[in-house]
Amino acid sequence: MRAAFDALGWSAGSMVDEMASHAEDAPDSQPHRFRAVFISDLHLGTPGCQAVALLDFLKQHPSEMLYLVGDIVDGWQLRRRWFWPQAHNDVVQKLLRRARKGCRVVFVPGNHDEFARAFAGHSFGGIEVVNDAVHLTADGRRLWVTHGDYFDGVIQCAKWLAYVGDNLYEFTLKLNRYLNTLRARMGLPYWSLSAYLKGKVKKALNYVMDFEVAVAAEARRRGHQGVVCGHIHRAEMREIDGILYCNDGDWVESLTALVEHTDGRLELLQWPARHETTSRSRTTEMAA
Ligand SMILES: [Mn+2]
Repeated sequence: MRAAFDALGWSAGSMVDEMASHAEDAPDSQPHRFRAVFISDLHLGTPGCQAVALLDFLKQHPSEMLYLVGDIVDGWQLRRRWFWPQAHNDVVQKLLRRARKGCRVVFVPGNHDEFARAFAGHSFGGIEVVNDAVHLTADGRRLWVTHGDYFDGVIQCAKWLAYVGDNLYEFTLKLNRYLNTLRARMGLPYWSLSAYLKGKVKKALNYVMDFEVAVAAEARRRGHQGVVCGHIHRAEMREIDGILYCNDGDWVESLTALVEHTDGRLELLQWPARHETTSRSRTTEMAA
């Protein structure tokens, strides 16, 4: 089992090779059929949702099973402001069509579409709504499928700080000097703003690690061999203490999905696939 996990080790290189070989094997009109596709964090109903890219991806990746791993429709944003362009409608239509055509579609709601949790155990237009699911891979591994928000720490508010660059550091140094001049005037001791901010960034990175470890630990406690989740918008596939941790990413920034091949092999895909751009540029070169 361990060897099998190791063999799954995802790398950008292997992914490109994989995609390239499929492109050669499969005739253009017949896209490669997957056993299962896992997507999450589409955030339909928000301007950030990359609905057109997602439609493209779904078209190119037919599957026997499709897992919608939460935050599919963003109820939080829609409550604030109604935003529903045609492309978002097309995604919903595509998902329903897929269910009609015999694909097993399972919807595991997340925190942004928690309204759907009230309908767990029911199905709508052939889409099953469940609080969580267990997916059995073709090679016999049990993967626990959950959105992951139950494992949210309390420090997520500091997440944006992880993206802060060095130029802000310069600014904080200036602000620090200014603040401490004021503090000194008020008779207060020196306090380092930059040290405080640096601590926050480290905490944000730790947050991701803590989340991954917590989700994997719960999968082990439940007796599964792995877990598929989303929520933190950070695609990943690696082993954590003997448990296969898979995060299928999101369709706002990273445009990633987890797929299971017919032999049970799992793979993270990024869309648009990189080989497409290279083959396109190759064609251009040949034409030129
Ligand atoms: Mn979420």
